Order: sequence, then C-alpha cells, then structure tokens
Amino acid sequence: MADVTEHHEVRVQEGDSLIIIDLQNDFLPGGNLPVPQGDQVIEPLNRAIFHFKEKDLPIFASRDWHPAGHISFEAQGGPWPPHCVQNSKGASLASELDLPCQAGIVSKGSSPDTDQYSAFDGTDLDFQLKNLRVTRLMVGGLAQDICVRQTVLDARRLGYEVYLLEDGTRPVNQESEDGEQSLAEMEEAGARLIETGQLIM
Ligand code: VGL
Ligand code: ZN
Repeated sequence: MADVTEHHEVRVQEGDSLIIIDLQNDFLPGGNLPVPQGDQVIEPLNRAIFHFKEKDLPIFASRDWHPAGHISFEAQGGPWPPHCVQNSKGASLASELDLPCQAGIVSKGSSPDTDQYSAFDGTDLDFQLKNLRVTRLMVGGLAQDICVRQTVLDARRLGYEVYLLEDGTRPVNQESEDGEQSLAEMEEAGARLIETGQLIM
C-alpha cells in the first residue's frame, strides 16, 4: 500500500495553497539559528512555487518576526539564540526563493512575551485561506520539527487536507530523532508526505 502512494502524482489544482514556513536567513547555514542543510530546500520549494504561479494559485510565506529581547531568546530564559529580529538581515526571507510579489506574508512571534511556532497561531492565515476557498495545503520550509510541525498539526485540526513537501523541509534536530518523530507525528495526524517531484500541472 505504502509504495503505491509513494510515487503517485499530485495534481496542483483550484483549492490548493502553498505554505512556505520561515524560509529566513537566520535558519539557513551561516544564520543565527541554522537548520542543517536548510539551504537545500530552496530548489524544491522553487519547483513548487513554479506550479502555483503557473496556475495562479495562492502562495503564503510565514516569517518568524521577533522583537529584540524576545521571550524565546536565551538571555530571557528561552530555548533559542537570538534569531529573526524584526527588520534584521537574518529575518529577511531567503532571496533565492522565487516568491511572487503577491504572495501573502504572515508574521508571527511579534509580541515580546509570547512565542508562536504555528503560522496559524495568532495570525489571520486560516481566515485568508477560507476566504480564498482553499481546502488543501502543500507545506514546506523550516524547521520541520518546530514550526512546520506545529503548522501542519494546526492545519489538520482546522480541517485542511495537508501534503508535507518532504524534500522542501529539514529539521533542526536538537535531539537526533526529532526529525523522524515529527514526520511520524504529522503523518499520524493525517498529513501526506510527498516529494515536490510528484507535483504535476
Ligand atoms: C523556529 C525555533 C525558534 C522555526 C522559530 O521557524 O522552526 N524554530 N523559532
Ligand atoms: Zn523564533
């Protein structure tokens, strides 16, 4: 059963939206909170972007958008080094990503005292998607085991069909098994794991 679905094609169609999570300089090699091989997701995600642009379907990019001294930073007792500080170079979306100018930008984690991993948490993303009559999401970006994971789980709770673009995401792997666990958890929640090569027009 598993290998029948493994290679099957997924047609990008009306009702689909592409959601790219936190593809920001700080999460790429050389950034302040680098995801190993994070830069390798850009080419696959550009492939997905191409399909959505061709069909004029909605694309959203989330960004981690923290004020200086954010509660999630180590100096404030949080788990992370300072990253994605509003308007810094590290907070900019990766310039190699072929985002169309009409892509929706969703900012999260902007209040000093709360953190938001999911692109749905405290944002109007669900509202915008439902307005556009979107029912199916293709999700990729960084980091697989943190913000992508939470976004996918929220999307399932909110009733979306979800395809995780496996070659379009990479884990931070604070613990070595976090990446594998997050995949299992997303699949368990009903997300389907596909490669961007399976997307067809
Ligand atoms: C993220 C850690 C801290 C992410 C954001 O985008 O996955 N990870 N803030
Ligand atoms: Zn953050």
